[in-house]
Amino acid sequence: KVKKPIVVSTWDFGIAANKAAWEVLKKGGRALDAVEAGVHVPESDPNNHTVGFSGFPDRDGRVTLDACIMDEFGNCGSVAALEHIVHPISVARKVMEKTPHVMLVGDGALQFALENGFKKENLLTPESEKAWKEWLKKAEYKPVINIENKSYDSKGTTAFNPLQLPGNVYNHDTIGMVALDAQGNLSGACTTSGMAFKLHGRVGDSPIIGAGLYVDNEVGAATATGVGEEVIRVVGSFLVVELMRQGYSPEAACKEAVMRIVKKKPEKAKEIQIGFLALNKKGEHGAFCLQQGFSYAVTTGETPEQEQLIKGKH
Ligand code: SD4
Repeated sequence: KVKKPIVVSTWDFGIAANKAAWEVLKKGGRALDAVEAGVHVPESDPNNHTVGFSGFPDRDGRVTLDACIMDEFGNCGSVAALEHIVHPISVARKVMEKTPHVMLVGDGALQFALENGFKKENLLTPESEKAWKEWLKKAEYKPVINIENKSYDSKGTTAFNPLQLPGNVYNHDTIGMVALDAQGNLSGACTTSGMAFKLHGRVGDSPIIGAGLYVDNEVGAATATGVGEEVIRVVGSFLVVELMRQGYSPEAACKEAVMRIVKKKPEKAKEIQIGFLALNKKGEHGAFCLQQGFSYAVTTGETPEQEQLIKGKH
């Protein structure tokens, strides 16, 4: 029996995002609308310093956002290195629905957003600016494993003060969300401010269709979190979906994708976190991560699984 509707998303803060997605799914709404509404939650959360508004800036002090979205028909849209817009996922959706293109970047993405009624805002909050200035003192670039979940309490509520972190700690964090709606259709969304204090112009896996997110309505959907460069190298989310097509369970597919990264870069793999999360057409979900500490949130209409935070195996 197909378990639907169902929505899954990365990290503890996925719980709050799933709630918003569930409001759409429980009324029989489309998975695409659900994932867009869901990821809006961390995008506008002033206490979340790694997605959308109040995201940590790049090393020049600019907040640049990456996001993509994909629906059950294989339509997709993406923005990368977008500045000044609180909800990049909705700009990505507009790119998908209103243009003949898949991806817009930088100034072009901003121009398109403004032409489509999005408001230009300052995304750099005083808190994020202070953390950046603190970082500048040493200016070392070294992502810390699982910094995402150190920012949240067990309920997924934001409880993070970047200024309590030592000056050379980097925060990276992405919400990837995939959902199966009551009609049995899949969609997904992925949005992030990317690696904190990255080089200006750096784009991660999150807005790259196939890397940070992939949806194939015949098979399933997958999303990635962690160090994007390594995910891009193996076209991670596409790989997970193709493995599910070959009969792998969601968890086994995620594990195989992680192992590809380990095989390619064994030394690097010791120092970084990568997590994949997958959902198949039957509503089965699973995840696998390189290091302990990755979690994902599941919301379904069925008890006892109504709302659950699952530790990713590693
Ligand atoms: C990136 N994959 O920009 C993102 C960061 C991330 O958990 O997911 N952090 O590389």
